[in-house]
Amino acid sequence: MTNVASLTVEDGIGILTIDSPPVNALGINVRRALHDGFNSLAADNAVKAIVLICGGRTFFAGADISEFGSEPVRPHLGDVFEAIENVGKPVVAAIHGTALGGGLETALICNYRIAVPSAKVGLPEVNLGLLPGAGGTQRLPRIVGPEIALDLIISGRPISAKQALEYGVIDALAEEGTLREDAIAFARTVADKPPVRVRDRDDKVAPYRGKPELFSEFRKKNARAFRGFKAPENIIKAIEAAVELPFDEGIEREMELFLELEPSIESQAQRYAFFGERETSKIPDVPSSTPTIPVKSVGVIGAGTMGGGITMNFLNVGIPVTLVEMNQAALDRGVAVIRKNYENSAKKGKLTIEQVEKRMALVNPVIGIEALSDVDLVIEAVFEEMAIKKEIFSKLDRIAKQGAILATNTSFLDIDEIAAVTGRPEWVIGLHFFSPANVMRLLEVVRGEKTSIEVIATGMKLARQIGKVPVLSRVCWGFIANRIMAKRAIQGDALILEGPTPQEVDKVIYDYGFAMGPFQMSDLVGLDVIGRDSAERTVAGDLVKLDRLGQKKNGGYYDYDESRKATPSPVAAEIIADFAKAKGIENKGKQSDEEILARLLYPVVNEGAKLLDEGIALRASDIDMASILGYNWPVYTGGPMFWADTVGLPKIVAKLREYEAKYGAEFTASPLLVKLAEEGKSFTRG
Ligand code: 3H9
Repeated sequence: MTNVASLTVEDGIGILTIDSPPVNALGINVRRALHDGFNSLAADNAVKAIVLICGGRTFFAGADISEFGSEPVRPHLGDVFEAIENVGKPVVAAIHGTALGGGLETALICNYRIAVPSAKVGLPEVNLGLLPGAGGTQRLPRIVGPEIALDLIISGRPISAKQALEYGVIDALAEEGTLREDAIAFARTVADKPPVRVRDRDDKVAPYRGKPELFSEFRKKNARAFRGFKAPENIIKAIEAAVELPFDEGIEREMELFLELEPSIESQAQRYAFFGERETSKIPDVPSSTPTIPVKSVGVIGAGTMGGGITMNFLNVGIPVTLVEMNQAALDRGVAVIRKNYENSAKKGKLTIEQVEKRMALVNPVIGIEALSDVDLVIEAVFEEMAIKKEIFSKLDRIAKQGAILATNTSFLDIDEIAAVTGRPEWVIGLHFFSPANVMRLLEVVRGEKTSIEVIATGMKLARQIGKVPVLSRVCWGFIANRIMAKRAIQGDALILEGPTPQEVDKVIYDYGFAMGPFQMSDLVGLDVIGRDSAERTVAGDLVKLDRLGQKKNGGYYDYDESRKATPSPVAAEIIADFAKAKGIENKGKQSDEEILARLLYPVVNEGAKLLDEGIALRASDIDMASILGYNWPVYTGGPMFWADTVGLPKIVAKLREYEAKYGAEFTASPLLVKLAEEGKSFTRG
């Protein structure tokens, strides 16, 4: 056998074990091993039944995602499945860890499935812009019916072994720790029975035949969520085929629909994001062997929106938090908001009341930072003012125990300046959460000049522990996500003085795939909040002067009716026109959507290139992950840098030069961008 497989026969039961770290992905070596293994099991007359089991931490985690996009090498998964289906004796899949995508599809082609209770199974291909292309869209509906299949395959959500047993996706539960023995015992009970095949079942799909309403309603209900993605529609079509077509024709249709998705930019972008999310943890001078500091208790300073959200992250994973405020009213308010958030989750069935209470019991609300003398990590989340932060950090330096990590959640300020007021700058780090801090998956880990590699490694690890994706940044104004996205905001503000209206600008950004445009966003957040730090006169500031604070008061860039439906605002239009006049900016009228998009997003790309030039960000994919996870940049574009590669860097450089000639040096293309464009290279593809 190959080095990833071992085959033994124990008293008539053939046991094929695959062990291909880290996750038994179905790459070429594993496919060969399965193909050879099943062929020899077929030929061995002593074998009456077969157990297929994996070594290591999991059952097959699906197709090898890194192989997509390159020439397929035989045996294909289809060849392997043919070998399994034609082996002529019952096959039992023994599942631990996660059976995902092609991994679950492999289990579904077996005749029976047994899993340990901690196992999970699912078809998450949708997250890669794909559909289950190895029979999953045809077999799962035959087991659970098209309604549940739609839910599971479109959401990509894995289910527990217990749920899988209830649905009939697996046939039995094994004991934790004795999967192999239990699977062998199970195999003995079915060795003499004719093999059961999922493909032969019709009972769950037959009632839906000739009833396209299920699918049309599903499409309608989810249109908003599917916007911009290609995979959901193809998944629906594939499940429709499972209902309407004989099995083999359904499989053919599934492959056609899969092959439409695989080369699409959307799927390439989502596959890139899959690896990009994992890549962020790799830091050249902070090897994975770097020791980390145990964090068993946390102190959060500031119980406002950010501080409260940050606190929840730790409570969620059982880490107690001492939450500090300056006065009782603010503290009570902060704790009440945390409780309310949890209770809302409980109302939606996401948490039990016991879980809510357990988490709340982990908060220790206190007045004054003296209480933080013994915590392992302090996160300061107070007002964005250098003087206040410095005061807090010099106090912390006196109070906090030696070996405590001192973090700031600042979004823009210089962490080295903050660290310098302490006698231990190597223990100071930025942990920059994005709002809402308990929801957004990005955590920018900001390394100061002197931050030690152990503290960096701890920040990166802790982020994963609380379910975030850490992106490492060096110190600069705005770090990664805010710094690049500020460029979009600046251009949006400039554009509306030149002719395009806020609604035209917003529409372009919405059509690109963002949930809303910059002006809709400003109105939602509140113009008083947005413009607070600006000393210069701005349109937003002029709107605020008229008490137009956005959705919450009198409208902002838009007018709103009672149900908060937005309409273009004549008042705002007048303010914009007056402002432009005062600045001497000529109204040049309408611009094409393409032009507006270039004007808004090419400067973002350019700023990303500067981050790389300056060594603020480690790699282009880190910038993309920060944008996707911190700003909901549409994942199917891959983020600004991946998207720039799909647009073509020479085109972007040419446009920036045109803008530079017209508007000045803020558009000067970064040396890296120019170099890559000239050399025919890209940010993300080498
Ligand atoms: C599919 O199956 C298509 C078929 O329907 C049809 C085909 C015709 N391939 O996540 P981790 C790497 S599509 C290649 O950190 P965890 C990962 O990059 C596939 N590599 O571990 C990482 O590498 P590194 C459908 C993969 O314990 C390392 O393994 N399946 C794959 O936190 C460890 O991963 C999926 O979408 C892969 N399939 O989580 C499942 N999977 O160490 C994708 C992982 O160099 N996988 N790697 O950074 C997962 O969701 C998680 O990896 C899993 C383990 C839950 C399994």
